[in-house]
Amino acid sequence: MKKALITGITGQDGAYLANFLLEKNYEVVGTFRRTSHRSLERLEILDLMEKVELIKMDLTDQISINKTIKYTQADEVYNLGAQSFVGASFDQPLLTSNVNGLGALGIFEAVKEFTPHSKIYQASSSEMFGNSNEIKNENSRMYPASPYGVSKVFAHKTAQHYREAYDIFISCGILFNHESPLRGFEFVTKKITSAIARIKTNKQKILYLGNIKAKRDWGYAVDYVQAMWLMLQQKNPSDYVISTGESHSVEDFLVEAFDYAGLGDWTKYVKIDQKLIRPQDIDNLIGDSTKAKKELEWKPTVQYTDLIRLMVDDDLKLIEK
Ligand code: NDP
Ligand code: GDR
Repeated sequence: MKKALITGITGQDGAYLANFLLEKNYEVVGTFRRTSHRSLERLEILDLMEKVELIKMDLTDQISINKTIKYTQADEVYNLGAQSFVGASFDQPLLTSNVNGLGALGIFEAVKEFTPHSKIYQASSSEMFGNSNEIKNENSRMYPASPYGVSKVFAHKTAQHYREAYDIFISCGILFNHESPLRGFEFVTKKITSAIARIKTNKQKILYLGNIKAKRDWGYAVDYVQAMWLMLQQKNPSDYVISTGESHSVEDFLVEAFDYAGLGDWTKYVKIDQKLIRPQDIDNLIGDSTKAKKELEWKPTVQYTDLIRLMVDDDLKLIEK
């Protein structure tokens, strides 16, 4: 039985990845942070609480990282833990760098010291690319437009360095936006679909948004965690772009989602709040996942319209409950 360690198991991807690995008969250990409130909701929704082992660890605490890596002796380490909200990274740049940048370095260093046989997956991001008109692949220029993006570039480059200098198996998944019913409520897709459910049931009147002209390449999180696992099953470590190859604006998303929910014209419900406009934003992100298709035989199964529908349906069901 293979053993996997997932940092950030309580997040969207962590919960889906744990579920995926359990189905593959892995022993799954996950890390969580001590909080004054419960943060295990996603594990409960997927009915995983009795099936995974949970360890307290914080990516800003090297002692807890060392202990976790040494104790777990994992075959595969998935470093998903992060301050993952780009918007918040402008307000908390130091925290974001500590968790996403130095935290990743801490994981790589602990593996080098204690379990050099472990294969590592590093959660890199399309946010590393920043603004430019090209369709992005593994060799595209990195010119991040947020403290979050900068922190992910640091982790990505450090991963490549540890791979080359110490021969550690580290693969980086450069994942484009991926969404699901388990997506955090502050991210724009979930913010829209959860607001739709509240508007339909008269619990909310107005939805405040920021830059609705921004375009993103949105995929389905369940497809994307499979790609993470596939990267660690290859003979050699590498970097892979994971994306759908299509981008749509937030405005397009509004049209589609409000229409599908039967609310009609979205402009009746949406207002722009200047406070939600970021100091810098990325206009458009589209990924080219040809390498993943070829080497991992990976492809997305859920496209944009179906993704919106499944998220709207789930939020409507949730609010009825
Ligand atoms: P989430 O925000 O849903 O989950 C992040 C996880 O990291 C949570 O479990 C969170 O714990 C944990 N975490 C936060 N701070 C710390 C810390 N200081 N120490 C340890 N753990 C911490 O993110 P996603 O699941 O969406 O994303 C997973 C990874 O993939 C992240 O690294 C993200 O940056 C990256 N990524 C995500 C993309 C996406 O579109 N979803 C695209 C590209 C990359 P808690 O529950 O306590 O907050
Ligand atoms: P992103 O996702 O920043 O791409 O990062 P998010 O959903 O937060 O924003 C997407 C785009 O929508 C615009 N936008 C708004 N965003 C939010 N959150 N709230 C709003 O009200 C709003 N109005 C407009 C944003 O400005 C942006 O242009 C996600 C995260 O999961 C990262 O961790 C990951 O690395 C990248 O995707 C790839």
